[in-house]
Amino acid sequence: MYGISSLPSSSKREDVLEHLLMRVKIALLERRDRMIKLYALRWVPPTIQGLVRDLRVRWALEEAGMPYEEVLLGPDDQRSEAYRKLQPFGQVPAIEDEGLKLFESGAIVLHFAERSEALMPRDPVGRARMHAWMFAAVNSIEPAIINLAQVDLLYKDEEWAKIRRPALVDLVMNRLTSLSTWLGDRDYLEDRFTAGDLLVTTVLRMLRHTELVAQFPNLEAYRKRCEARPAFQRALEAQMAAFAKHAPPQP
Ligand SMILES: N[C@@H](CCC(=O)N[C@@H](CS)C(=O)NCC(=O)O)C(=O)O
Repeated sequence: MYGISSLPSSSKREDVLEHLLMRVKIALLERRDRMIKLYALRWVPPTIQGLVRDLRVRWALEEAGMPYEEVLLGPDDQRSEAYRKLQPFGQVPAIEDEGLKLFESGAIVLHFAERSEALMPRDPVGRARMHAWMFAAVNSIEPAIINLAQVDLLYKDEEWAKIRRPALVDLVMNRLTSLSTWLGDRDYLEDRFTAGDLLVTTVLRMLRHTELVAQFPNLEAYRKRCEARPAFQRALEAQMAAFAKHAPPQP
């Protein structure tokens, strides 16, 4: 036990406290610098809320248990020279992770998948299969679906859109049929949840304004199974919270 005389004098105690406080402040600043920054949109109209592609990254980070801070952008920020250095096309998402600047949702999800077994199997075959599904999501499935979604949500009254739509529906149905056949009665595209399922699910969500996915009960159940994951729920909640906070005033 220490006697009274061995306790530091009060001025010494203040020095020690000040020193400790400074150490805590430095640690906090360092942590902030190391924190993953996710660039997302401040607000979008309700028709596309819950579909914006930063959702993929939020979901991946939630699955991996990696904390992040969001940087919300308005149209001027997207156009700015500074942001174009992060995302050459002025789109979202983009991230900064310990000095690495990265864009393209697929590349960002892959970057985090490589750091988390929650998203990517560690065996080479499992990894390669996950890569294939990630590419399939953004390259084979998404283009057809995004074309249809754009016609329906942005141009539905245009004559050209009315003419183009049936062929787009055919193409989407073709992709959904193939996906449904592959999935069969599995829970996930391979033998466990991976970043491939994450991307495919976010792509299927883009058809939420139609009944097309519902025509394939196994695909519909798959989408719901993936969306029921707590990490997805937290990601969606975070995206929606940002939109709610920055909603323009009602006229
Ligand atoms: N291939 C890109 C597409 C990014 C993209 O289209 N982002 C949309 C939001 S989901 C966007 O930023 N749109 C605004 C714009 O194009 O100006 C990716 O997957 O990251």
